[in-house]
Amino acid sequence: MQIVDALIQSLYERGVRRVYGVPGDYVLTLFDRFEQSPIEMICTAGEEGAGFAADSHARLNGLGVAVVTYGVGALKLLNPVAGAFVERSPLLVISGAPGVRESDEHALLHHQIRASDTQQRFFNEVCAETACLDSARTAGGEMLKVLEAMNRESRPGYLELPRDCVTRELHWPLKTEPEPRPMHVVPEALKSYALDLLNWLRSCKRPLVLAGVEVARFGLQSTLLQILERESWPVVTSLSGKSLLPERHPLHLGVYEGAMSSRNVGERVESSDGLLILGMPLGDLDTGIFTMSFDQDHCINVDLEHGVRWQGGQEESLDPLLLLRIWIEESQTDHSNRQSVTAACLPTTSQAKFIPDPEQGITVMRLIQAVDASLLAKDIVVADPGDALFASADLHLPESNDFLTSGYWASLGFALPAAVGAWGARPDHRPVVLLGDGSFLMSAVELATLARYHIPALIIVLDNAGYGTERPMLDGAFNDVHQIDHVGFARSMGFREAVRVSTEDELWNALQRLAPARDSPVLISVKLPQNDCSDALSRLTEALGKRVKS
Ligand SMILES: Cc1ncc(C[n+]2csc(CCOP(=O)(O)OP(=O)(O)O)c2C)c(N)n1
Ligand SMILES: [Mg+2]
Repeated sequence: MQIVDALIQSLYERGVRRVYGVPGDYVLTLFDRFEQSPIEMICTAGEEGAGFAADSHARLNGLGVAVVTYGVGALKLLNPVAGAFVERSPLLVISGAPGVRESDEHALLHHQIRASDTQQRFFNEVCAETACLDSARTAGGEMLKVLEAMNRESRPGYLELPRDCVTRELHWPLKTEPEPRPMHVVPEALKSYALDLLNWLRSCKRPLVLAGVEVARFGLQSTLLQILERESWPVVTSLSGKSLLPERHPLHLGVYEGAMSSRNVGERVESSDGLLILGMPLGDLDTGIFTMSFDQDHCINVDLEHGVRWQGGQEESLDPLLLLRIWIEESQTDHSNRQSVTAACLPTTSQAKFIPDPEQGITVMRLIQAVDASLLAKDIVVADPGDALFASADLHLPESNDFLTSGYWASLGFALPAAVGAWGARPDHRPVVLLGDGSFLMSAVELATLARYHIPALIIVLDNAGYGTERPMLDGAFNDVHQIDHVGFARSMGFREAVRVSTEDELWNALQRLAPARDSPVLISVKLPQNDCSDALSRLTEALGKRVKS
């Protein structure tokens, strides 16, 4: 078995059927071998696109792969990989590199920066584990070490493959299948600590769970839902954890993001006498710039970094995985005959209706209402930072895991290529992309990838003539974005359907006309007033304004 065979086989055994990349001379053999394998290579327009596509694929399927050339290609991945690191997405980078022999013989090789390990050292900063497969003796073990660390930490990994090592023979057989996560016996002391927490929450009058992105990254959604239904606890999610549970479930109340939350959700969370914050790192964007307001004495906070923190103390060893495991096992020994609240026993929230006002110009709020009313069962919404993200909080996604965003790293240019990866991971779903005109200009080359692979995505551009989210902070000509013809641009990239709308009627007609299943992408460019913004953003501006004045 050659190094390349072991690599491809390891990926295939971990469920990878599509990878994303841009070739270069240091990685051509690898591309050729992928092309001959059962794993499909999706060639994106740029490496950043390959990175974001692999990131969204990883978020949906547990492992995503970007394959690039050395230096010029790999370094363009640092932004997506940094985002995947801080947002815990297992994105594997495979970078080609100069051959070991040519590096020994020549000092100056194109795309090289300083030493032959300089690039790997960059990636050390943003990966769970990195390795260079430069020896047949160590390559097998190194490869598995990286894949295992990625699985354990749900974070990116990096493999460098010098071009003269691709076909080197591994002389010892390699066990390439993934090891199952070890299920250690839980110590009695931790179990009783976790059950004390459960009993405390059960004793509260208004318990509520605020679930964050770690629940989705570690695949805890269905366990959490079973516990919520067993205990009849209502739930809200953070913005970056949006849609980790089905949003039309009777126990699901909405998205909580401090002062940016809708009034109902805000009041319900802030009046809870037993709030469980589960798997939610308290970053600025998820907390409405730190405007969350609740009594710490009525709150249990559990995340990967710190374990459990509450008024009763701290227990670092109880992370969300372990806590939910103990609580779910509790159901086998619980004889209290609790009444479960399943989706079947209460009415679920029905899909909103939208009645367009024919001559009326479009606002962000009305756009989101129209999109919400036209969402299909198998849609995955991908929102770019900017008001597209803040406004999306008000969408109601029917299935679990239907929402992707760069919610903490907040990199513009995520959404279009992430739609490529969403389709790669879930080919039976329709990616619905919401992005601003500024973000469109940064990433529009990836429209070519959507057209090339006939990806049935719906792209919605929120065109407010500039960097709208920045204007209230400090405005100037620097926040204007060069106005381009989105429709003409999309057509030149190979889109057969693209339309510009400026009234509610036109918007609604376009959404209805372009909804049926099709075999190619479509685009709607929506003209919005320059100073309009989502309800969430105006609530935040108001709250921060009050703070400044007080
Ligand atoms: C790669 C990157 N560059 C710059 C920024 C800073 N930034 C945050 S929001 C924003 C404006 C985005 O404009 P647009 O996409 O039109 O959305 P809008 O704010 O108008 O809703 C900018 C430039 C960023 N988040 N990411
Ligand atoms: Mg804009």
